[in-house]
Amino acid sequence: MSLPSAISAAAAHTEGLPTMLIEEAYKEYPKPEGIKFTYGTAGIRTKGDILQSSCFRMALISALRSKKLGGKMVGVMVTASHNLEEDNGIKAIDSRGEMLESSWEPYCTEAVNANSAKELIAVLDQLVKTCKVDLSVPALVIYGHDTRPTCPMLVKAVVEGLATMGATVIDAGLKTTPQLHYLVRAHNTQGTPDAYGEPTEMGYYDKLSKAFAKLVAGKPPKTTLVVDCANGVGAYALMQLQQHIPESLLKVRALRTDIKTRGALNDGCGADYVKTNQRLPLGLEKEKGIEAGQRLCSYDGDADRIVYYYLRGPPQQKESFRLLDGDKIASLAADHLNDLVKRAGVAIEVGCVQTAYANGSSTKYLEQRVPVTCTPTGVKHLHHAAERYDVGVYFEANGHGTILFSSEAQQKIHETSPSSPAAEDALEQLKSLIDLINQTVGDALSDMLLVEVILRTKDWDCQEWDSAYEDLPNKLLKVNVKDRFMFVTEDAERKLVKPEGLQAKIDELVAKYKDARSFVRPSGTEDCVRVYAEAGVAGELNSLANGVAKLVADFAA
Ligand code: 16G
Ligand code: MG
Repeated sequence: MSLPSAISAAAAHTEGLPTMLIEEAYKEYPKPEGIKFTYGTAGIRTKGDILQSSCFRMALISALRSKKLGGKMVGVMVTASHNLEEDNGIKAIDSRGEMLESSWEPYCTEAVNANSAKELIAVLDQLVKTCKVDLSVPALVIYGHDTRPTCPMLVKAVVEGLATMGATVIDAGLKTTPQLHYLVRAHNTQGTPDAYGEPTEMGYYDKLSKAFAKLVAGKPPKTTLVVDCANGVGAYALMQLQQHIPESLLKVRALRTDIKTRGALNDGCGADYVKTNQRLPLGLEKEKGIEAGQRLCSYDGDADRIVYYYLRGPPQQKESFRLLDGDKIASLAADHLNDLVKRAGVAIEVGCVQTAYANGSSTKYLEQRVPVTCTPTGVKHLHHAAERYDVGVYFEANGHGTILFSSEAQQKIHETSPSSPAAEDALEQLKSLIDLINQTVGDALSDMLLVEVILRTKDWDCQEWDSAYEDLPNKLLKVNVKDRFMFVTEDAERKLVKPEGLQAKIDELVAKYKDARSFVRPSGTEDCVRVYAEAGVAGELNSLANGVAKLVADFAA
């Protein structure tokens, strides 16, 4: 293309963007000075009171994303998940209900860091050109939020951004993150052979509860499940779910349901607190009815993660606590699905995806049963790797995960004629599991029902589930460094390539311990480097973890 025509082509695109409206609206949303935002693994996340400009700009990009996808619905979720209440965040949801296509992430980062309306328009224009966005296509965007006090103000910025782009909008209101993912997928598949469910919140509860009722028919609950809702949106969603599932099928006691008290969200409770500290939510040991054998679980602040746990002895004793984390859920689910697939006689393969944080014992357990892949941290990596299996079970140790059934696998499950009553039963269970599992993203409510179904089918309590394998003692440490970006990894984050020489030192240290493993990676959500260590001998763990942390600190100095 000759230069003048290239310039006029660019001008034509810029004309297509509502530049005057963007300039006008921009005045209310200048970027706070001295801050660099990054669109990372979980969108943008920082203090809630400085996020308005990012929310406005993410809304502009979402409208473009919808146009790019032929006017299909996309989503915007305002949440900071397990972070404390003063934080907030925003993430974009693609039209199949998955995370935003990663090639768009750098545009998000550039747009939210633009220092003037002109710069912002230039970024958007570049995006329109490079990604060939047809601006004449109408945009459709749904938005939702969690319970944080900064949400109304941030949602307002989203709404203004969408209005600036002339997008059609749907206000989903208070939702869990996985509910918003569900709504996007359900809306876009409505009336097609892939129809995912009715695209309403009620449709979501209806789909889950019907599948659950089928799967636990004739197997009434033997115990009450105590749920720590992290004082977040999960409390609201669980209450709604309970309206759809009678107590004769599921006995739940919801705790930490206070979504009104300031500062309560994720404070001393929730999946992240329980997993990181390997203990009960703060003060739970004093609650009536919390005793040995009790089945417990915790959601995180936007209810896309869940971990289970139980007590082997008195609640006041630290040693009584036993964690059943994402790895244990993955093992339970992969094992069960593998059995069902074999019994059903369907020619499909179950596989499992983990990250380097998966406990070595869980990997060993799983590898004896199904193929296992390791990916870098972050849901999008696991999700994509899981898509390569017929039935892909993926879980991060922190409790985020789900199970994906490929279209071919679903078709085979629906078309296979059973060769025996046992095969027929297995096929029926698989069909209902496809409906029970939220395949768009990890979902605390759906995963909770899945665990309940499997435990009930096997007639297991937590202790029987726990006995599959014994976790290797493990520890996670944070090291604050000047520049975390000097740490570069490869091999699914299991090895450092930079700074040079550090990996060799770590290997040398690890070799001194029995059945030990350790790796170092820069965090994607906080300004620090994380050290993970695992040792065969519990007494040696601290020395290994601290030793690796010291090496990191020395190299970063
Ligand atoms: C984000 C990721 C989560 C990951 C965590 C790691 C999503 C939706 N969430 O919360 O999967 O485990 O980051 O945090 O992808 P880190 O990089 O700070 O260790
Ligand atoms: Mg979360």
